[in-house]
Amino acid sequence: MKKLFAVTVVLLLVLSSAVPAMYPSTQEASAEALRQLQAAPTAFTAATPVLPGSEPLGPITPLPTPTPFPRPQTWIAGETSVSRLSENDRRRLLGVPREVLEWERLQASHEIARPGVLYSYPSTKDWRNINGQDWTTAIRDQGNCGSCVAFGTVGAIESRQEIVNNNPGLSPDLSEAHLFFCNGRRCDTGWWPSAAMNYARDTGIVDEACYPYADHDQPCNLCSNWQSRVTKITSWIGTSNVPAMKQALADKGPFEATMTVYTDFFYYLGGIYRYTWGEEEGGHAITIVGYDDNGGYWIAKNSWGTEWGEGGWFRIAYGECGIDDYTYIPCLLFGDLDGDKDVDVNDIQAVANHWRQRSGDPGWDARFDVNGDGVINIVDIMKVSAHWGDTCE
Ligand SMILES: [Ca+2]
Ligand SMILES: [Ca+2]
Ligand SMILES: [Ca+2]
Ligand SMILES: [Ca+2]
Repeated sequence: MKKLFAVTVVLLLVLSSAVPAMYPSTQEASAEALRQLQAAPTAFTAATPVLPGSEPLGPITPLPTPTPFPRPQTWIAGETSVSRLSENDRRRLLGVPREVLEWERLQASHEIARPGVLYSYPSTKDWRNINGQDWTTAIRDQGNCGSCVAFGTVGAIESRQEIVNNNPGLSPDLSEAHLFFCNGRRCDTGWWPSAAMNYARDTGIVDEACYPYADHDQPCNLCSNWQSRVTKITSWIGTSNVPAMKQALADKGPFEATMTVYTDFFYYLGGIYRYTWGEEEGGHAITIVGYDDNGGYWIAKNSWGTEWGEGGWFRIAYGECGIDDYTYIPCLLFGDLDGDKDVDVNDIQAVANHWRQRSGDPGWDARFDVNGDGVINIVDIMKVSAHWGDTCE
């Protein structure tokens, strides 16, 4: 008994010294860590997850229990705009069901190396700063609603709009409300990134002014001419292959990813995040906008406003919290007017077929006025020609 007491005291001392002083409450963190050390690993016993359109998968093995301590302290914790929220309100900042994370983890475990594929990406990429140009859009705030999947999807597509239009100042603002509420989603239950990507491909997403976002459940409420205001992606792929993710990011632009959020993530003020402390809170979707092989981290855009993290952005270590188990990579082509996933002579012919038409003319179709100046002419043909040979492959 005496020995047990001594061991407990030593353990407590070790724990209290391992807890960084920057935490909001060292005592709380120690107690939490001790509780976690004592807790038996919990097995995950949910039904076999099936994503829309996929075959049922095999049985799920239990989640590995995260190691509470010690972890290298590479980030700073403190009060943030979201750490002060109630437990319920904080969980509504998330919105990816656990089955999705489990399914992604399974995909990652099945991923096999692809011999013969040569990757040639740079050691770092950050779309927020390419020679001083910012190819991302502003940080948004999902508020008190589990709509992160809509924000993670839109964040990737908006960046790609800037990239394919070769205009870092384009600053598109697409409607997360359209994507989320017009698919019948609810703030409490969240969504799947695969379904959001499918909708962006098949139906498209209107601009923010057509359907402004508000953070509460609501019926779909689009503007009357919404169909002529949508932005569609050409296609998307999902992958568990990390080199392929970096190659796609370096060559084409940002994509969507999901992660498990633990309590400490709400307190993130900056640095390279690694899970250190707290309970599993839920699944979250974000946009990955860069990576750094030297530091071993991804650079990501969150949707919790600018008062959290590094001005709303964060860095997270490779492999941490399932961030790169599986990612959703959209493809957006400029000038694929016939929608066959490449830009070639047929697309140029499609513009030529509307030669010299002006806005308001009978048969006017704004899609062929690719520079949006109200007339279809040689400028539009040259703009499409500049993308000759682009594909989603
Ligand atoms: Ca920009
Ligand atoms: Ca928006
Ligand atoms: Ca085409
Ligand atoms: Ca034009």
